[in-house]
Amino acid sequence: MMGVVNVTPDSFSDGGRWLDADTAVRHGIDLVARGADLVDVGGESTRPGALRIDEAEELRRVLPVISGLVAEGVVVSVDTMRAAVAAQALAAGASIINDVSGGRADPAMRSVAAETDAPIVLMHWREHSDVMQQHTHYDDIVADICAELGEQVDAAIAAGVDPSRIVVDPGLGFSKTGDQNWTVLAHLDEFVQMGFPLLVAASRKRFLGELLAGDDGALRPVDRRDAATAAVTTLAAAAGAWCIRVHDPAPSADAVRVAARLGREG
Ligand code: PMM
Repeated sequence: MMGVVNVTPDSFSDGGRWLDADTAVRHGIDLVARGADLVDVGGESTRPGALRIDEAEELRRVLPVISGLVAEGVVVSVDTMRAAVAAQALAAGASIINDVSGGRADPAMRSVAAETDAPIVLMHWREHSDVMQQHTHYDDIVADICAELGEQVDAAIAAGVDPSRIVVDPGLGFSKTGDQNWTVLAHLDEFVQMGFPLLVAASRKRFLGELLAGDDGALRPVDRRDAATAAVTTLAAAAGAWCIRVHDPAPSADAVRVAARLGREG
């Protein structure tokens, strides 16, 4: 279970809540107490339409939080598309790179992963957040994502990344419509069959808010999507996901135990 700390003013799920480093560190420690095995620290929002921030600002946001969490014994991943940020985060004690662009935004990311031997999450990604929802055409959504993600994996391995350190992620909500996210979730087994540990990150995403919309059409607010998130966690864990990335680990930790217990029945 990966808990999320977004040190951003504008993330859809928790933007603005953990901008102060001490508050963010305390929140990360709380996530561990609530069942997270590691904490994912990100400084750049990837919400649909988001514009990029510069590298210096991203470093300013994430480094003190990473150092603070590592000092408390927390295992940290860094959620970044920038090779330089990943390198400095690893130097500050982060153990895992979580690159939502899967090496596409900054090809130097592959070398950082190769040189440091850090595990890297490669997420399926087509375009930056400001335009990603203009790139949602697929001939066959599951086959196309597997093929594109496979290219990202091949590029990482060609750059020297040890295949045993690669984690794949279908990238729910990234260049995908609400309905397409459900198709992906219905076929997680096909992503597991790629042969790499699978990370699934549905937590509080818009497609859950759409599913749970009120009669007036208003989306279910972000802070009331955790029960649906936990339901997705059960399905993802049952499908063989290796890691679930969530904002509130407690309900999803229970969901993983439900899936594990059912799994023992064969
Ligand atoms: N989604 C967000 C951010 N980081 N990382 C991975 N590996 N997979 C995702 O789907 C993903 C991610 C979206 O934003 P949030 O941090 O506000 O949930």
